[in-house]
Amino acid sequence: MPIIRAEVAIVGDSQVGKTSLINSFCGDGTKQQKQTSPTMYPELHTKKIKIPDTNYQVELIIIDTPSHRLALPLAARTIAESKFLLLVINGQDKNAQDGARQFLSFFRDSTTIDKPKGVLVQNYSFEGNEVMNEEQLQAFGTSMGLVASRVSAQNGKDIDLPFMMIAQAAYNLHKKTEGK
Ligand SMILES: Nc1nc2c(ncn2[C@@H]2O[C@H](COP(=O)(O)OP(=O)(O)OP(=O)(O)O)[C@@H](O)[C@H]2O)c(=O)[nH]1
Ligand SMILES: [Mg+2]
Repeated sequence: MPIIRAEVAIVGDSQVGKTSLINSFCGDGTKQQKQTSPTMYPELHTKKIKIPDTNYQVELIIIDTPSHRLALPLAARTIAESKFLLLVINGQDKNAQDGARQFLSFFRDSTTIDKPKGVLVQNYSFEGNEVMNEEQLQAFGTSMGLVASRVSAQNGKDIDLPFMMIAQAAYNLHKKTEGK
């Protein structure tokens, strides 16, 4: 079975749930929330995903990044080779758009990719008090060149979806560039 490797950086403001999402996705499948502490150093996680209706697997190399200002230079170097982006926001934070724009710039500067491919992930969804409705979220994602998806790390809802979207994008890119 052919394996495509894809590096994806997960970035966003502090405490939006980046580490929680990775724990839920890469964990033992129970979707049980573990206690998290603020991420101090970049951490790598890997997980293989089968692409439906093909014999391909994508191995995602997921880089969890610290959001603390002092750790950003190290984070920037660690994600420099990443091709894909998961940009996480807290759907209940009215300042989430500002944070998202800052971290999109951070990814672009770190990778020198002008138009990054990736997913805007609204965490803290399905818990009430969402600042943007579905339409506004999609429009905001589109304004940054990203597709948007809603997840809740708290209850494990839909957390696989953004990772599946990245795996599919990596497969599509591979097929497009194959043989070139
Ligand atoms: N209610 C709720 N709490 C969440 C959700 N996701 C994460 N949390 C909680 O928010 C806190 C921060 O989560 P982390 O996953 O550590 O956030 P982070 O983005 O990795 O934070 P930094 O590493 O400091 O940048 C933890 O106490 C989580 O349990 C969610 O969807 N809903
Ligand atoms: Mg973290």
